[in-house]
Amino acid sequence: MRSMSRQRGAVIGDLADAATAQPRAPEALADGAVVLRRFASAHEQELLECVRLVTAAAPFRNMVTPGGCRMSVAMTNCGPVGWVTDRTGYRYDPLDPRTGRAWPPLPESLRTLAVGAAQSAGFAGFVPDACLINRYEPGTRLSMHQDRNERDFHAPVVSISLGLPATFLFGGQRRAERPQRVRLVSGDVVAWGGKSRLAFHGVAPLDDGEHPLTGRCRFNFTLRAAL
Ligand code: MD3
Ligand code: FE
Repeated sequence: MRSMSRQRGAVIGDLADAATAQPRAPEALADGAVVLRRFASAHEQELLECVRLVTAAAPFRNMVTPGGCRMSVAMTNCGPVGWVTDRTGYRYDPLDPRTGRAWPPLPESLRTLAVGAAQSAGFAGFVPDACLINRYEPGTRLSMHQDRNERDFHAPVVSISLGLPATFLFGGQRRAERPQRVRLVSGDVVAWGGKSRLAFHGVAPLDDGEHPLTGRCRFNFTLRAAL
């Protein structure tokens, strides 16, 4: 298989390896936080299509925090509501403030993948209504924060990684707690619910690299029940 991959050339070979990567058994990171390594590996091409489809209607943009800082992570959304931040605060909005139009629909393949992952992680009955798509380039980071703009913290958040690997920082209930470092690669899915739902978390600055599907870039999809 290796030599065959090499004959097809490194990039095509690596893509074939990703497409055939086997999902691993679920791993608990903490109470309520479950990593499903390679759960989405067979769907990477589809995920990239979702990025193309969504960004054709709602391009990536660097939003501004209420404190006036431009975020280094570029973002867009799909689904009934999208997460936005501006000088007035953080919120879920049915409209893209850039276009004044509804966010593009949540692709059915993405919904099915996230609901299946939630189920495998022990969160049956997950009904997402928001999908934030984050784009990281080398050097881009996401500082430690809690996700608390959703109405109901009983539902989990499902996150899907695509492209370059990242070091995810998973802290505790208090900002001061020293975070665990969790390496996430393309195709990895994490579900965060229960006692981990309000844990502090972030992403370390992205290392430079080249991914066969996404180039010098990492995408992360977070699906939520926000309403
Ligand atoms: C832990 N995104 O968009 S996904 C975010 O990789 C966000 O883009 C990161 O944090 C990223 O808010 C991390 C993993 C994640 C998402 C939600 C969580 C971890 C979480 C909610 C509670 C606890
Ligand atoms: Fe977050």
